[in-house]
Amino acid sequence: MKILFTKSNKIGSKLIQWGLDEPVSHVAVLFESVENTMFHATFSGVKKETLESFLTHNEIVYNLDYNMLPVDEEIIYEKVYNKYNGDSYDVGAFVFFSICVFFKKLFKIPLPKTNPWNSTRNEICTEVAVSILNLQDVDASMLSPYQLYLILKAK
Ligand SMILES: [Ca+2]
Repeated sequence: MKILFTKSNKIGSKLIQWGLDEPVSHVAVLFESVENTMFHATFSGVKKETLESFLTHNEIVYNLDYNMLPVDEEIIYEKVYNKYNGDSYDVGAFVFFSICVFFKKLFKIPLPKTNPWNSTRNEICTEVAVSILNLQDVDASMLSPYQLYLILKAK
């Protein structure tokens, strides 16, 4: 299993990178043992996607490799798929996060630790990745992909 931190040429990705001064705008999980299936939250919802398709519109900047037995990877995939597949994108959480990014960029106001517009039934990309990794102590709806990368890299 790999956690991929990516960027793209789309305006949303560019804005996130610019607003945060960070090199990535998205995080997705690659299940190599499940026919190279990606699983991630996109604006169109939480879904699986082939790696091949994913790479037509995303560029991998960092990847973290979690070595595990194929059977263990399949169990994690089943769990995450059953829990999240078909959920909607967490628009509220994203809008609040974006407003905070805007204020940080313009007025150097630090991002808050929690997101009051977070919906527990909908996900942004970091929420899906954090759920897979069982990080209990972070509000993933207020976490940028790059900040998640730094946390995981330090572990
Ligand atoms: Ca959420």
